[in-house]
Amino acid sequence: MTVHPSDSPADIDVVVVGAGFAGLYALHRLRGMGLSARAFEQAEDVGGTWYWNRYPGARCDVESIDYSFSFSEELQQEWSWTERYATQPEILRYLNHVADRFDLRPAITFGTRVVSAVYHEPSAQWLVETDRGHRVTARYCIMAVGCLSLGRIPDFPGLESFRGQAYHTGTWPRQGVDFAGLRVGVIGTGSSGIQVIPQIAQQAAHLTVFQRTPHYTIPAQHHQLDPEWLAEFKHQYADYRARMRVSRGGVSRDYSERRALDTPPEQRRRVYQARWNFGGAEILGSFADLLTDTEANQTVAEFVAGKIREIVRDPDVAGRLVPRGYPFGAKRLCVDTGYYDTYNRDNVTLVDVTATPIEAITPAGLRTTAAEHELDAIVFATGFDAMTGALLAMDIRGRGGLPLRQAWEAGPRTYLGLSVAGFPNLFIVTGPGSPSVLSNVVLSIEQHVEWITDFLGYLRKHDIDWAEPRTRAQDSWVAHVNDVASQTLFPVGNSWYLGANVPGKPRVFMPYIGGVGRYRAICDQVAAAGYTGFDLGAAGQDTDPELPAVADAEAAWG
Ligand code: N01
Repeated sequence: MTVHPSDSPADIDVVVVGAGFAGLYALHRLRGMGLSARAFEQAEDVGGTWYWNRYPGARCDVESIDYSFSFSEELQQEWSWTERYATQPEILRYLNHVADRFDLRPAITFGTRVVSAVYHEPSAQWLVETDRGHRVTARYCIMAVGCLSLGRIPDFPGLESFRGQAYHTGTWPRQGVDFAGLRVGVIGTGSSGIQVIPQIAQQAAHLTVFQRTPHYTIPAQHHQLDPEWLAEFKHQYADYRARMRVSRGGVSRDYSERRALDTPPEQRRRVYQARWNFGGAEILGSFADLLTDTEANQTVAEFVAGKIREIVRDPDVAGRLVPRGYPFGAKRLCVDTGYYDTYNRDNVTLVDVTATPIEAITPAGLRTTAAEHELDAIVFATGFDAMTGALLAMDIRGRGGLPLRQAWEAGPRTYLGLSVAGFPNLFIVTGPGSPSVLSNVVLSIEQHVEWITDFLGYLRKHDIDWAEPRTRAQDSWVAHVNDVASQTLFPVGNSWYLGANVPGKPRVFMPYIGGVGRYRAICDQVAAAGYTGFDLGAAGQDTDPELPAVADAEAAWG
């Protein structure tokens, strides 16, 4: 265990881990408050998830005018998105622009991974160490590591023996990959697989898709943005953002209050058709009961199954692509460009690896229980150790040396999704227990960064050295998160929202599904009441007994 250097003043005020959307905005805010901050970033440049996920076809499934910073009116006026759903290169250009425009690069140490963060109680400081030998003490740690940043390749027997090229979508080579003339296999049909498959199909000699669970996907109905339309739209950008902040998902999506089951079948179908034509995840807002009532859910599931059967010419292939066994939307709804059409190509084969599981990766390709597949390249679109993976990859230790891995042994527990009992002065941006992945994450990042930095301002103003959520407040918040989730169909899907994709990971529904607007109101109420639910204290001292009661915090969501 690391020995803390001394009780001398911290080297800096704040260490930020990560330089994606969250880390960049945190640095900007901290500097504006006159705090000294340093970010450590594993990649060689800014971008976070958009730095790493460079696979062909990568683009955001939230519209570009929504999926961008709102904190600076000048920034949102001067930047012009060119497409309805931005591509990965365009988003990366945007983040580079943000880093340069706000002069953030000097505060970032690139190519450097934080390996540990250890809290030192007597000084109320964190000691942060990196794989390149940095040892930095800071009053606060802001974990801006992203929800989907630790990729995972399943532990297939024979993985190392493969003689061809192997890639994971989440760590795609910067120089790109030329699949021309190759026999390629893609394992995985989540959002990444669904985006990369149509692209590789156009290049490869042959593409074999190994699908375990068919995912629901809706065509993006993607298009270029008309510059004149965009210029006009920007006049009301501030109002538009204000509406997003109080919405359910942090996007401008229109959620109907009508129930599917109260709507005549023909009218229901017209609603689904209109939203299908509009494109993207909009279809989820067709009716209010789609994600709470199994029967209502089946109506949209059947509509989409009908579409798959219309598009895919081979009825047997279409049948294998139709999702079953989980509600529509309970696994992340994918948004695609030409996905189902891809299966009409002569050079594409779909293999159902639920019926015939993958037995091993072999030197020449891959073996299922039914056949050998010779492959020149394998693309693992097999997802991430979501929401907790990147945090637990670091050795984070709180009071009494308690490892976060131990505190979260039975699944993540947080207060408001941004702080953890036993870990004073540590903040997580879009952590488990916050809307995070079930929202427009850029908007949620802004809300968290603003809330956290306001809190740091409050602590400084009141000369408070440390802040830590009370266990009871945390327990109460976790119960609320679970309670809200249990009123929906989400926990039924065997999804990464639950950690179900990682063998041995505790099954806990991680995001907060109560809505972005409601969540923001709760956080604001907690702050306005003097940060209820937190213990606050001076270095080397226990908590102040005069603090507001936890019950005051519970009132915010009770
Ligand atoms: O990962 P996933 P992803 N054998 O976990 C399969 C965001 N994102 O990278 O469903 C065979 O969704 C697995 O099968 P199953 C977005 O939030 C956004 O695609 O577990 N197959 C599944 O098909 C998204 O939800 C964008 O049965 C195996 C796939 O691999 C999240 O990232 C783009 C397997 C993994 O799907 C993650 O998406 C991309 C095995 N042993 C990503 N293990 C956009 O904004 C796993 N699989 C558009």
